[in-house]
Amino acid sequence: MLEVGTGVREMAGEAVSGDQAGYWYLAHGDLLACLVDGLGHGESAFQAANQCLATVEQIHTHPISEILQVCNEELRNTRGVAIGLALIQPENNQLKYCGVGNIRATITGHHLRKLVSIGGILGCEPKVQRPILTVPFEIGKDSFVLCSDGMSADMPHSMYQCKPLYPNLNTLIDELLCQWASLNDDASMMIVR
Ligand SMILES: [Mn+2]
Repeated sequence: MLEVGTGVREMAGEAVSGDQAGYWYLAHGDLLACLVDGLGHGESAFQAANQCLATVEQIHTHPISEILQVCNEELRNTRGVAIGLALIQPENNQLKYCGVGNIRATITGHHLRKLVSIGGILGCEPKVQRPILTVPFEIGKDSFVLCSDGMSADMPHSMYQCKPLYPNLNTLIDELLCQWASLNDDASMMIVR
């Protein structure tokens, strides 16, 4: 079964984080993984991110292209979010990904790859028409990493696969947040392996 770790930290001086993470286990061991960065920071960013995750929750078994379309409409009364949304299907050794705005998505391990997110703001687009990337992902060999732009782009991506060194993903993520999260922005990340 896929293992998931998440970590979220608020910008220094804020009480809440505009970054939020959510994931849902589906049939056949599939997993829907979602990292959201509400624009800016503080309460309004927090509200936008929560409203996005609540919308995904309602339709989390639907195709990811449809989830993005629905969120884009449902978030119109918010300031909008950046999102990284992935459907991981271990039985087929594949991962489908689509991102809007500045969320970084990477596969590390055997099938090393950066997944391109396309600019924009979910909740503010006339229509969300983004290509869905389908790439190889093998459980036991690969890890999938989602980061918001509050995490330094210099963070190394080599250690996540090392289970003996990091048997607990949340402990690893806590360490990474301490080392690589900006104090001037909300920061978040998710690792799936
Ligand atoms: Mn941010």
